[in-house]
Amino acid sequence: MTMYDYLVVGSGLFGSTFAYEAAKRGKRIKVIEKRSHIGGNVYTEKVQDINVHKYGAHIFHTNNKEIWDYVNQFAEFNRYTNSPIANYKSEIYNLPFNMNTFNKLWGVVTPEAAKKKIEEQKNVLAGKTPVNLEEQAIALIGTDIYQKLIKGYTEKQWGRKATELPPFIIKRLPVRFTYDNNYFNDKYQGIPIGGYTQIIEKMLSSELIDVEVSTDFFNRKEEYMNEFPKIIYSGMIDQFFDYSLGTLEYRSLKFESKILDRENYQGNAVVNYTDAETPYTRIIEHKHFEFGNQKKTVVTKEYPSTWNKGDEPYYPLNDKRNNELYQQYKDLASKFPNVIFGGRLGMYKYFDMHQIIGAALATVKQEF
Ligand code: GDU
Repeated sequence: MTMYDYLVVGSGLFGSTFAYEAAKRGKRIKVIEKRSHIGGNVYTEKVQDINVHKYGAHIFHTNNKEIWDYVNQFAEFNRYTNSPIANYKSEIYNLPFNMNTFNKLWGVVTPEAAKKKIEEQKNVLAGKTPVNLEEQAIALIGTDIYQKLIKGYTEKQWGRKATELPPFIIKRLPVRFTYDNNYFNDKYQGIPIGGYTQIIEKMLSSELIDVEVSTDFFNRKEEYMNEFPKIIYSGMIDQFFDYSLGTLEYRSLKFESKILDRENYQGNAVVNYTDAETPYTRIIEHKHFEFGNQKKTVVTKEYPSTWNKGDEPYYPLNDKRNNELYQQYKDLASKFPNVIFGGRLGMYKYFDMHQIIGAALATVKQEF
């Protein structure tokens, strides 16, 4: 037997929040992490004195004051407000869809004129209830915006036709009839000054927690299962069961980063490329997350890609087949009461950071 109370598999936000809370309650925890560093996908790395979001842009936002206060224990947050812009064949539009977007596109000045334009364009649907993303987008915002700002981006991101994607994906984006470029509706928003890695470091800093990086759970799964009374597992749920019921699918991403010898490349942290021809969906210029004025800059192109076993899983493909398969794995998981499955991969669901912290705290509540 081991001296530990818990084995935490994966040092992302889910596992680290759990470990922090368990240590606070006097438990001993071992954290193992497959990568050579802690933090999962929120990991940030200093390059040219700039905090680089190595696994994609992470902007913290929440409506929940408790979670906002919780995360602020571990870092000071700045006033960053996500206001991405869209580049469609060198035409620039504000996101999310708001009066600035409508004005640039149609020259309309008032909300009333913008609404009228959208109503006219919606007529192509002839009152039909939207059954796919294309129809949902047109119903929300009309054909012009759909063609310029949605179709190309969406089809690149998901590798499928917009007519074959579920409507709900596009409902994540706000549509506003005010001149407000804030991407999120949440009350609280910001980026931790100095990056995200410090948050995870602090969460795992207790002397009751031991961390082992470059350690793959699956190299010693049987031993771990016998040794530890309880396991918090935040890896892929299907891999845990050796894919015995089938493989859950994901969409993957490839990142291409460059250091540029100039101070400011694109004037914004996030620029979406919404045409079909540009192979990447966006370029991130990391310094702008923290209003940096370093001499150089670091930019990352984000290419969506097909996921094959062994690739980094990013977006769960929550279609019918995959959701049903996940449900079967979940039923199987319930037969292992000493293993808690958590996080985006363990629960096969795209979570924002605040939701992951919420889910980890709910697990803590159940456990203690
Ligand atoms: N979409 C477009 N055009 C755009 C942006 C989005 O059509 O320019 C559609 C796509 O179908 C996309 C959907 O809207 O799948 C949802 O968009 P999100 O911005 O939520 O999707 P992302 O994965 O691109 O978003 C991620 C995070 C956001 C935010 C964003 C960075 O989920 O919370 O951090 O990156 O701006």
